[in-house]
Amino acid sequence: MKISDATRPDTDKLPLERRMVDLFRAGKGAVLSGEELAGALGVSRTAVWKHVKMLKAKGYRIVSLPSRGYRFIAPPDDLSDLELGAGHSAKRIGRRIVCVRETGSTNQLAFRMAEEGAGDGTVVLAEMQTGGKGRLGRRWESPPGVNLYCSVILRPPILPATAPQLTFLSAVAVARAIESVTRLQPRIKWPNDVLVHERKVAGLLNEMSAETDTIHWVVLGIGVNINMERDQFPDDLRYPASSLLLEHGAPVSRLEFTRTLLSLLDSLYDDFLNRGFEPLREEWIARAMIRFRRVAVSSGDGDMEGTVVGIDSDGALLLQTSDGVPKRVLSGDVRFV
Ligand code: BT5
Repeated sequence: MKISDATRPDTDKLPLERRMVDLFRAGKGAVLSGEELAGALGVSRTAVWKHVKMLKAKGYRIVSLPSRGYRFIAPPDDLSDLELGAGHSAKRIGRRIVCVRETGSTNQLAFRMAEEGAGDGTVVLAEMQTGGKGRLGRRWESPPGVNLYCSVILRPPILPATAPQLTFLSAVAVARAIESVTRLQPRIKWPNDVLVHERKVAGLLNEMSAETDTIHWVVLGIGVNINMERDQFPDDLRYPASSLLLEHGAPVSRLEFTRTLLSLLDSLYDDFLNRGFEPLREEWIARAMIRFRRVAVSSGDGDMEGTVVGIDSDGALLLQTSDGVPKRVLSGDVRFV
């Protein structure tokens, strides 16, 4: 492709560094001369040189070849918004990406941003969390630089009672992303875990601000253990845990994983808004490998056993119990028997 094809008029407003990265990507490893880049970006060759230097300082690997130009080798594997924004042509999820080094909890940060008016599909990422949250006040271990801690702000035109459907959406997206990037076969565990080889590699925490019949916003919290090492897990976990690195046997690019996940979330959310919950429910049940299995559930209402017959539209697990009466379970821990 000719270098000028990559600069469309609507990209002119993007920051220069981001446009430069787009050009390097489109060049697919070719050497681009300072003059070519300067022409395509509408700036001087000195400005090109300066911005290449800035990209290098951010961890981009770019080789400068005297009197020939620049060759792009690889992006950094940190989750800078610049890199994730590049090439991700989002309908909603990922149109705006905010990436911070450190925060208490990305869900809390996303909540604050939603209060201040952040739009549908805004994504918040952190390199580490000092107060990562699980359900019911539990803690989510969030060491720096190795995992994904992500929260997505959504403003869906649905009733608050059906908001739990969005947990199924993030579970399916995480499972698909793991499969696509590593070829591992993840299994979803009701209500909010994703397992590989029966060990938890991801947890989901959705939170909502709503009135009786209106959702102001939902925050989809997604934590995925990507390159976490065995000695980074605490000893007192409720459930065996692992990371993609440990199960896959090789490091996984956080950038590739995150880009894949965001684009899957975006297309699944679009599908959900256009076609409703049904396709998602089917895929979730297939990926949970749970239909017609006998399970034991311990919940606030006590323990029970039954055969799973489906998922209700509010996310409840539907069980056929031995007394013949179908039961709905809204929360609790499930294991196969
Ligand atoms: C969850 O809770 O699985 C939801 C986790 C959601 C985390 C994301 S990260 C981005 C966003 N921002 C946040 O602050 N949170 C979300 P739950 O099912 O309650 O599981 C929590 C339990 O899992 C803990 O009590 C530990 O036993 C265990 N655990 C803690 N950290 C873990 C980790 N990194 N990997 C696997 N298990 C972990």
